[in-house]
Amino acid sequence: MIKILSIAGSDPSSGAGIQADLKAFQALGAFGMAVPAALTVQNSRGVSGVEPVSSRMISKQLEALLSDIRPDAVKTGMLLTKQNVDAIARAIHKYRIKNLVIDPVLRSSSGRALLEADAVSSLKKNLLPLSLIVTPNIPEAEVLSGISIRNEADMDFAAGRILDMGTAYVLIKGGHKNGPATDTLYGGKTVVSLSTTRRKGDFHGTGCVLSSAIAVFIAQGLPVEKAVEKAKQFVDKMLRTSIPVGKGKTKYFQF
Ligand code: PXL
Repeated sequence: MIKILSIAGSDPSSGAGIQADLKAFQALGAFGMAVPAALTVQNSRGVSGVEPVSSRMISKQLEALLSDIRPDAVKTGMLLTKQNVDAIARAIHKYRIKNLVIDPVLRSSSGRALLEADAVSSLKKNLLPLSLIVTPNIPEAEVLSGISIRNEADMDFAAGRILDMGTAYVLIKGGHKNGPATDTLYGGKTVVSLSTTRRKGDFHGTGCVLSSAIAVFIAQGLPVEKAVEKAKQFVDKMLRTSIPVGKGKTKYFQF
């Protein structure tokens, strides 16, 4: 049985964060585990509060877990503070985790910061070099690379900067642009564009579920290109069957 660990924020409405990650792991037949790095106050209308779990508690949880169970892949999501990023990087390094998928969550759809400003440089310097793949959307790729992305050439340039930080692959998600939902995977000598039909509406937890599915497929031994392609198909299936669960506009995945 493949075992996957999510280190991310908690979303009590359970469309995003560790709860969504665990649902995705379950739906894909993996054994899911989760270390919460932050808590959010959240419903279908948005995020109204955030609070970190202490880096000390995160370190203790990771030590207890990783000294006992070896995950086949680890994904990170909302980490909130610099201390948390550093604590997680130390544990990933100590336990020589190879299949690390980083979803560099910076903001909620409703605009709240889910990674503090001083944590961005730690993410770039200490965590990104340990990863196999990082999955920014365009605004996140802009912050990580320091390049404003207006066209494909800008995107290629930004991806090069992010690869230079030491990750093996970067998937830049074009889901927030118009046209088809085209994501571009850079890494090694390859650039691959992957498109799925753009689905109408606001959705919750799309990025969390995509990175979780990538982690599962990589842990199954698929090459990164194939893992990303299958993860995108999985998210598209979830988008098609998503449901409204609260009074807000965003729709949730029902696995
Ligand atoms: O989708 C980004 C995200 C990740 N993790 C948590 C979140 C959100 C968005 O709100 O709440 C916990």
